[in-house]
Amino acid sequence: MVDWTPAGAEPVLWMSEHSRLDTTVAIRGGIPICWPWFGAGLRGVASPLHGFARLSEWRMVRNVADDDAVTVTYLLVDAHQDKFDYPYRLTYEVSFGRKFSAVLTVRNTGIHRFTFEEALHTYLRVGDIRKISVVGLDGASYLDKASGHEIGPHQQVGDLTFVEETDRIYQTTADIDVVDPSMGRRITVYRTDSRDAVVWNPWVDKARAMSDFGDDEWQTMLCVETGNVGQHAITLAPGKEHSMGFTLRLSELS
Ligand code: TA6
Repeated sequence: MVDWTPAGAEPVLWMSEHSRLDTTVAIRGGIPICWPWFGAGLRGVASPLHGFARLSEWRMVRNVADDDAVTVTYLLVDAHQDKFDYPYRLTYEVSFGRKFSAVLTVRNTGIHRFTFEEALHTYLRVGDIRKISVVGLDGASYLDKASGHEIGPHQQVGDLTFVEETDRIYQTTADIDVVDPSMGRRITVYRTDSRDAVVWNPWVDKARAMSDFGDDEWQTMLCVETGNVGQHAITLAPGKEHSMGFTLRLSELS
């Protein structure tokens, strides 16, 4: 999913103009699916970063439209068993209309329990990262990853604003508002069965270091990712399934 632009609004999902659209690297924008691990995984040695689901060929199995929305369902079954040797079935359902929603469902189709991390790595479009504030995280514990290591826990005080590279795992289930005065809008992220929200902006140096990220593009994007990572990894018994998702709603700033 690389775009959601409700009627009469500006695009809500962000895509880099430099994104590569092949399966060797993840798209730089939209909503890459991080599974069965996040980053380098629970032991810090997993590859590729953020797992293989976002690099895999999913199959579209359903596509329906009604008066309110178009809903598309994709399937990924037992891909990359060399990297994750448990039978599984991933279903990803996205629905877009006046609001946008995405749900990732993991089913354990084998006879052994397995543990996974997951994140829907959502890139949001903002007018100017230096002028936005993220509301709803006040008091939440977070781990700071900007140094490349998880430092913390720290506690968020007040709204989150941006003056430098920001890469934080907020351990919260709260709804999150991205308040964007430049675009005159608020994007609200409602999450379901997600205990972590990852907030990321690479800022100047990291953006410049990525070949699929324009040098100035950091100014107009913010990742607010819906996930269950680290200590909130999910362990699934045989035959069971777990769903995690989010909904985006737009509202005008009065
Ligand atoms: O979600 C934040 C993060 O883990 C950052 O540390 C940064 O690495 C970002 O994901 C993008 O990762 P990628 O592998 O897509 O370049």
